[in-house]
Amino acid sequence: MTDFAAIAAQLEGQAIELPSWAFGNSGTRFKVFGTAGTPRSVEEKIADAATVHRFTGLAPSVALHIPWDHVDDYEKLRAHAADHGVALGTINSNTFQDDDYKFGALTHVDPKIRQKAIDHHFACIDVMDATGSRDLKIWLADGSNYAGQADLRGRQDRLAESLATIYERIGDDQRLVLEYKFFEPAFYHTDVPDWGTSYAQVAALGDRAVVCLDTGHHAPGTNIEFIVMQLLRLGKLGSFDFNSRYYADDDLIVGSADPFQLFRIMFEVIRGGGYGPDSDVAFMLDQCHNVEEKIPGQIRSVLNVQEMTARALLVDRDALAAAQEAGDVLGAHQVLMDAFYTDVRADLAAWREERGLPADPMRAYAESGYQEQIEAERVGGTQMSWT
Ligand code: RM4
Ligand code: MN
Repeated sequence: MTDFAAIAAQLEGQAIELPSWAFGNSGTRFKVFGTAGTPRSVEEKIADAATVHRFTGLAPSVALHIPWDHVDDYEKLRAHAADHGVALGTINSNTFQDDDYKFGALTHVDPKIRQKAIDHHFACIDVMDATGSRDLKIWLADGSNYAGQADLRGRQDRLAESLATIYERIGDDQRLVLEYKFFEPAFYHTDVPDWGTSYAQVAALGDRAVVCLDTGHHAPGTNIEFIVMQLLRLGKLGSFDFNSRYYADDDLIVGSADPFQLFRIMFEVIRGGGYGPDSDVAFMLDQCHNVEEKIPGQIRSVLNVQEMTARALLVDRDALAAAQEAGDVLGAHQVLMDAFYTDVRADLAAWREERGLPADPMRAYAESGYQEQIEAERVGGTQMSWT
């Protein structure tokens, strides 16, 4: 109890952005199972995201994907979000669902197609100006499937040029965030496969260009917390896309596959200065809920992040440093494990109640009637997240 009291204040203001697409139906290449109550519009996705925030106090903003969430009037959408108690956050560009991009977008050999992709990003920046969003997040599907198919170096050079053109348009209070992913949909090479490539590209642009780390975008066994440390050390960790994976980019609930990994990541975030009011690092979920209900899926996710943040805050950093300096291998390890094994759930429930939030947000949501209401109201809500 006492230990928790010491860190309680640091949990204040924690914010985890929700992806609008988590509320739509999604699936695998084999089948998409529809869920009753699925939003039929971006306005309904925002209403659902706001519901997650209402029950947890942890999710004050929602990220949009353009064109999935395209509307004619973004000022109106911004007001709609504000009415529901949330803000519009990161704008995600999409250059992976157009026939023209079969052989790449920002890296394409044809200048006309590159310009089309650049223009799409300009349109996204216009959206950001209207929504008040800070971050333009770029994830590229660009890559190739067969050795020899593409000129790897030429593509990297064209990518640098395209990104520089987009970066010039970014406002003084805005950021360009470049996400990496080691494979898929391309299987031989990907143009931004790893943090090093993303770092090299954004470092060449300037201070307002940073890296997005999606936890599902690494080869199995990758030490992700090491990358967190390095990017923070270099001042280039812009944001996280949180999710869990067992095999590939599974997009499961963050903290479900490997809570210890989430704890280790949060520990390096905290130790590296990436957490709290003085940090610019943005925390987002990037998940799909294929077989579980989506709103509880998102509630569970933000609670998992909060729980592992609390445990990581509990690490006795002085004791850890002393053990590390003394070469006390198992002593240092134990300091970390003591915090990891601390069950903070009861403390967090009390912490929530003190702030007028439900002690058990999962249960409160289940008892609220919201799910029944959307299931009754949203007839024909079979929309996929990517339409
Ligand atoms: C990609 C990447 C992006 C996300 C899309 C939907 O794999 O993770 O962040 O916007 O999927
Ligand atoms: Mn992502």
